[in-house]
Amino acid sequence: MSEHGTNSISESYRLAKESYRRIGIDCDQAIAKLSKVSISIHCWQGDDVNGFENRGGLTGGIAATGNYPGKARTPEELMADIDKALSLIPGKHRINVHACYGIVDGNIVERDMLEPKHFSKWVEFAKQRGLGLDFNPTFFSHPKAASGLTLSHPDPAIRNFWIRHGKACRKIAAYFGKELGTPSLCNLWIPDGYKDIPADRLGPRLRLKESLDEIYCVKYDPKYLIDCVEGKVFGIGFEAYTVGSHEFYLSYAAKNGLYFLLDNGHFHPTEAVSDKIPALLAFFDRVPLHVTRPMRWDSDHVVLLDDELKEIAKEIIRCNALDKVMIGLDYFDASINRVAAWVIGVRNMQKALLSAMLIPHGKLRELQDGGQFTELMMLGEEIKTYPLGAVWDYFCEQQNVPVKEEWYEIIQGYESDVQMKRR
Ligand code: RNT
Ligand code: ZN
Repeated sequence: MSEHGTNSISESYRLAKESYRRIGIDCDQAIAKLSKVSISIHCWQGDDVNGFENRGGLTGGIAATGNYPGKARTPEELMADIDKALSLIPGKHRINVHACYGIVDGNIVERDMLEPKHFSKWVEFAKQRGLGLDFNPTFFSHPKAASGLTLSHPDPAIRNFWIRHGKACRKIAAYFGKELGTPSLCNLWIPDGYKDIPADRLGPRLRLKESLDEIYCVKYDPKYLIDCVEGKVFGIGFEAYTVGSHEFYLSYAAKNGLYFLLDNGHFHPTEAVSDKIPALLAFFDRVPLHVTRPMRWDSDHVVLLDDELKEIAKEIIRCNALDKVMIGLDYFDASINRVAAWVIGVRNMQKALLSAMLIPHGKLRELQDGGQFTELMMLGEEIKTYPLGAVWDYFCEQQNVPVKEEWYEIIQGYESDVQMKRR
């Protein structure tokens, strides 16, 4: 029994349910719906985007900062940490794997030679737990990406290496989809860009376009594989120019039957990604997301229950797009307990979705369409202090995961018994 008391949780839920009922919201329905939402949990929070190749530092204009002890060093440790996180998160989810997390048992396998068999342990892991798997080619932290250019490199030998990598990764993702009976999202992001004002902005983009044409010319059954491309405004060391910009990839995706992934850390700091979701939903039947928290730049801080997260969740729910928006997380904080970072981020994403499910969107829409903006503002603001927490606590209890801050004790135990012994 929760130390918060099962009785008080049920009683608070009963009262909350009554408040929400009065504005036309059915809490039982909301939590039933929430229990079916799968979030793609990024494996790379567990080890600061290190992977298992032991090539040295993270490159590509992204950075994990901090040196909190206890990070996972092996596939076994990473999987154990994921298990610990999953035990503290309600619902059934997906794991998002990067190509640099291949399990090659002491061999060195070049990225363009990766095969499904190098990921069979991930499939086994997912099967045993009833999870789906998503995938990403790794176009960074590699000597052939040291110049900062991959698929747009002027040297065809380097470009071709990365094209082969992209193709190999789609094959691996399709294998995930087939093995697990749920399509795998294969997301392509490259760091390519320039630190300073380029002399040619079109050339690299035309080379990237050609490389993508080669990568995507192989067709797979969408039952197994969903392809998407992730744009960006800038990276560290690539401040002046990003080859794979948003306009470039959005156009490429629209013209080639792929999807465009929105990472909410990849825009100018005052741009809201929530607003882009319904814009894309008008044209695409799927909108993949990387949910993160940018602080002044694409800093990939742990996802908090902040206004933009709630706004993103609102768009997903009020557009009735839970089956279209593919929610994935993408952050990496090395300054706090990494397992706790997962738990906090995923639980916050779920809380944001629940909060959006407890809003009378139909009523608010009517007020907007009827031009009743005073009542619209009033109701929108009053809803903000409705008892979301009581519904969330009841949901956690129903799902047999710790209620409120109770999960942290389990992290503390895991930290001292397991993570701190990894030194
Ligand atoms: C980088 C992109 C990309 C990466 C991961 C590790 O800016 O957001 O998605 O974070 O592939
Ligand atoms: Zn991302």
